[in-house]
Amino acid sequence: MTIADEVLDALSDGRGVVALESTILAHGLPRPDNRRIGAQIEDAVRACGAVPATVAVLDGVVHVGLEPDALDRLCESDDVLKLSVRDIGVAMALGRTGATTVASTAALAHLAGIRVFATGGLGGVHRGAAQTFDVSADLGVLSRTPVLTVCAGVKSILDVAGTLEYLETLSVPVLGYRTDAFPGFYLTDSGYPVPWRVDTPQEAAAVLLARDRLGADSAGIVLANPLPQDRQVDPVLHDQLVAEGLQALADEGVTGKDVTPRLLELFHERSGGESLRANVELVLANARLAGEVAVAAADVAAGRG
Ligand code: PSU
Ligand code: MN
Repeated sequence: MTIADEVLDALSDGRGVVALESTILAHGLPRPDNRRIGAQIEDAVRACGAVPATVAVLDGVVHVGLEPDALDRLCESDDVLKLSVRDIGVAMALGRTGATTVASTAALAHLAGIRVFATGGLGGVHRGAAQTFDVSADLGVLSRTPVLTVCAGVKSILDVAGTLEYLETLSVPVLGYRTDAFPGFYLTDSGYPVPWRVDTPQEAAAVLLARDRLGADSAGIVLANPLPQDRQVDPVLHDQLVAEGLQALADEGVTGKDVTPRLLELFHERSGGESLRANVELVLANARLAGEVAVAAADVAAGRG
């Protein structure tokens, strides 16, 4: 594993570090906007005084913290794989290049000693999972990886209630940030409540540190950060996009790891830019909040808080 010098320095000085996934860049956002957004996400973390560590596998080597030319490559080339946890060892052995999902980013961030992670939306239980068994590996990894993940909930293409039940089964705590409602990614409120609410980065950091004291094998934490009501996608447009998207997937016979990227692509094509606008805003807001939580946790750990 190659950890960028800047990330190593921050970790050894006890400063805040935020891991960032690369699947959202390579497979979740359209080109060429993805490259600019990737830089904005890193800048949002830096603006809080934390150091960003975008994770990817380049020619078989795990990288935690990417140089600009590595980000260029992930955002521009066609041969970037989508790597979940089970794929990392294979990509390493075969010298392949790929972007990491929430699951693999969280796992690698933990190995590197990073405790806070920002993403857009978590993978979850897909609709019809009782037949297809399609449950994202993100959930299982969070249940055994002590990293706090800031996200805007899960997309409504998923079974939101099923995902929340599964997180409960896996003993992953879910915290709403300044909300009692689990966010619905493009929507402020998914219609389901969150079990816990925190109102400051310091409270979220305190949960992380309390969890640490329980032992290293405890689960991760989900910090769910909603878009403000006036920035969400119009719910009528949203419901129409979900219905159309699910139908298109069925018509095209898309399954497995291609489901999420294809749906995001359909949304971006059919929403006249609205889904992309909301996606970018929520990712940047999550990066900022993760930066604030990472700094707050580092301050408490170093006796500065
Ligand atoms: N949600 C998004 N954009 C994304 C993803 C999720 O809004 O790009 C990506 C994340 O990397 C997540 C992955 O970990 O999709 C989940 O894929 P799957 O459902 O195949 O596990
Ligand atoms: Mn899946």
